[in-house]
Amino acid sequence: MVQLERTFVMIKPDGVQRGIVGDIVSRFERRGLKIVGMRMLVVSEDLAQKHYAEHAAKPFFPSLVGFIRSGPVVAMVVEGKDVVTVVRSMVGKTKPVESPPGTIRGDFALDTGRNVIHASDSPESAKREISLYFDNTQLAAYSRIDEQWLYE
Ligand code: IDP
Ligand code: MG
Repeated sequence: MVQLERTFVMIKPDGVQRGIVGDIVSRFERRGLKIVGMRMLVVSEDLAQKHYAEHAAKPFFPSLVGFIRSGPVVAMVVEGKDVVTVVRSMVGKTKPVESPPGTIRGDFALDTGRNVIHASDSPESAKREISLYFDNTQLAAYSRIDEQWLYE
């Protein structure tokens, strides 16, 4: 039986304002990945600081926290085989300029501070970030009808 993993993905305020939520979500759906949680919210100061705690000492931290709170975001939990690695490769590099066409940042972004999307960088980060944004009652465990055609 295939082992499914979960990751945390967030479309940042620039992605929402630019009206590309549907384009981004549809890339995950077409890849065969399963959306098991999704909500729109405006991130609080406390949540933003917790989310980006690993960057607290960096010079761009205040602007990062300010930006992530500057409008609504769409938070998601996405499930699939090796999903952390698969989603990071779909997202591209932190700097859009280094992200090849075909990746989300390579297709939709130009500036590092406006790079449209967040995705967990490891299964451990995924677990931590999912629990920051969702409780278990907000996540749906289900099978997609095409799973037998996606996994051997
Ligand atoms: P990631 O989003 O690709 O995982 P991280 O290094 O975890 O990249 O940084 C988190 C976010 O902080 C980035 O997505 C980007 O928005 C922002 N960021 C990272 N480095 C810089 C920088 O040098 N200047 C401005 N913003 C940055
Ligand atoms: Mg990161």
